[in-house]
Amino acid sequence: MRANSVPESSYGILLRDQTNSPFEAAAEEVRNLGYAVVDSGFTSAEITEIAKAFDAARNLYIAKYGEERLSSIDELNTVRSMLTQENEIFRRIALNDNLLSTLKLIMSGKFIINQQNGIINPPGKKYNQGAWHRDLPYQHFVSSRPLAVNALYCVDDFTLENGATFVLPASHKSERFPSDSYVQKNAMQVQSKAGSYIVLDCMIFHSGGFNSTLSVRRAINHVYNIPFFKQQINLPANVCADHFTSDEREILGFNYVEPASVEDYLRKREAVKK
Ligand SMILES: O=C(O)CCC(=O)C(=O)O
Repeated sequence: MRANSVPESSYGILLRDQTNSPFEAAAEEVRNLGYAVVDSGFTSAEITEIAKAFDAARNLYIAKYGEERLSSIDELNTVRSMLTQENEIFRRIALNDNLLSTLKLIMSGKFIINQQNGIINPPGKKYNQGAWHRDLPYQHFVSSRPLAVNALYCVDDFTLENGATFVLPASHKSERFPSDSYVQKNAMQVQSKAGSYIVLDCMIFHSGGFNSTLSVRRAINHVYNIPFFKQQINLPANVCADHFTSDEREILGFNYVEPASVEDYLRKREAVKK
């Protein structure tokens, strides 16, 4: 045994979790610690293509909505609903196999995507995600199983220097935000490679860090939740259903659009029965 090696033997333990895949291992970490890193499996060519697509999408977005307008509402460092843009690469990031395999182990039952947003952590500046929050903000309950999970796709490497996301491990299990001294002692940064997802229980307190490099740190944030929460932006109204398999349509929320009337509700029930 080496000094400081983690003991492998145990006694007095009757119940033990087992993991047989990287996805099960990530799900166990999210359950216990509130966060994990999952590899997307994208090739390095795809990772580069995503980084280029991100910049192109951001430029189009700013051209469409206007820099001044976005700045005035603190939206300049966010690109809302990337998967509704023409480039299908953003839908592939939201529906990535490795990610979905992990999410299925974390959230039992059905889930849908709530939102997909590009995030820019600018060099040397404050930005809207650089503050402690939950991804179900203003909520102070604890649930025995996750209601929502965040998957932050790393467009760039996340490093200590460029403000890799800070987390407060296991804080998804406590209702209240802890004291300043607790935060200072227990906060840690999740370093990860471009092409990976940082998967968070949405109730973990987290924050972007200060980017002290000269380059932006880019990410694409996703929130997936049980189908009882409404989407940030109505995705079925903004993407074409034909491009997707029925499982993908379900995740995009096509099966959970609110019925417009009792008649509509009954018709939907009849369609499911057929
Ligand atoms: O920029 C980051 O590292 C954190 C992003 C974040 O907190 C969020 O999207 O909810």
